[in-house]
Amino acid sequence: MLFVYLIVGGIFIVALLALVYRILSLIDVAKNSESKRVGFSNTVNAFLFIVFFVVGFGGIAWYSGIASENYLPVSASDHGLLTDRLFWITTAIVFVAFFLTHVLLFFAPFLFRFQEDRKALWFPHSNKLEVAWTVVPAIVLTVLVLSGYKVWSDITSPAPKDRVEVEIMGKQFNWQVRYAGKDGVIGKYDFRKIDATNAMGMDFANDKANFDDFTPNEIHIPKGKNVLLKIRARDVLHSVFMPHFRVKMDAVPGMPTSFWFVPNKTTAEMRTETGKPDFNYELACTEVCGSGHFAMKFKIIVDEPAEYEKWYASQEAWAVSNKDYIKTLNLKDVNLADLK
Ligand SMILES: [Cu+2]
Repeated sequence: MLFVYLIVGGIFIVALLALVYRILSLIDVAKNSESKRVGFSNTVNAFLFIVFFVVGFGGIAWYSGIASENYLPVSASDHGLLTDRLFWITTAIVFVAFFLTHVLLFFAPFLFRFQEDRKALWFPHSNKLEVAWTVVPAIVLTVLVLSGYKVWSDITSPAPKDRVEVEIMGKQFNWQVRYAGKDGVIGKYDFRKIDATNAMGMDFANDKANFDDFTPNEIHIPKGKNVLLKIRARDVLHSVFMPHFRVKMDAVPGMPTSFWFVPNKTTAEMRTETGKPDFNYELACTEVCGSGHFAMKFKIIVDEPAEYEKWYASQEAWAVSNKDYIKTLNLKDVNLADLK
């Protein structure tokens, strides 16, 4: 509502200024003083530059103050701290440059506005200035790009061997998640095996590693361990977004992607830190993928490693909870009684 008042107030003030300006011009005409080289309007415009500068930067400060309440908490992953630092350094440099150039842009027309008794300085060219404002931004940008490149190559380096793997598949309109089970290997899938029950297309006929895989309703990951997300999509583009870990990677049909990171705060620690006892990490889809896009939310729990192991061991394999389905596959070398 405040926003509407500000807009209406702003329009009102501009209209009022326009009216005052028009009246003053008419007074000028009436006094027959428009024979002067530059009229009163020039001074009004010069002052308006200052008004716009103050209102503009005041607006930035006001809005940033309000928006900062909704900023994400400190990153809950190691690489997130690096990307956040890079983001804030870049933002600070860009803001300082933005502020200084706008001080020049708005104050110069005010300070150097036309005055009868002042003569303009003729200043067509300066090699020194040209070199300075080419070289300084070039150096700053090079440093920014190189430090960004370094962070990016660290983050996207191959995942270490010692890791927890989670397969995430996006589909219209939910996420399917799969873990390797006891054997530590996520079974192969085949899109032709997808049906109403086997949503992920686990290929039981050709890969026995599927039999102990489990598909939980929430993602659990251990604190301080390497976590590799193996990402794919079943139909259209989706995007894996875990804002608290600063993780974002598209889920592309036909082209598996991956992302690895190290969570560094458990859910319990984050609840204490944010003062929100019902806080939960979440996975959201951030690719507008259709009418049910908004529903693609998935809970993530970061456990202490020991709790995680306990949770992992307590999960029942998909094949065990879906024995009837496995039976319909008529696999010769599989004994249903062996499935536990
Ligand atoms: Cu989606």
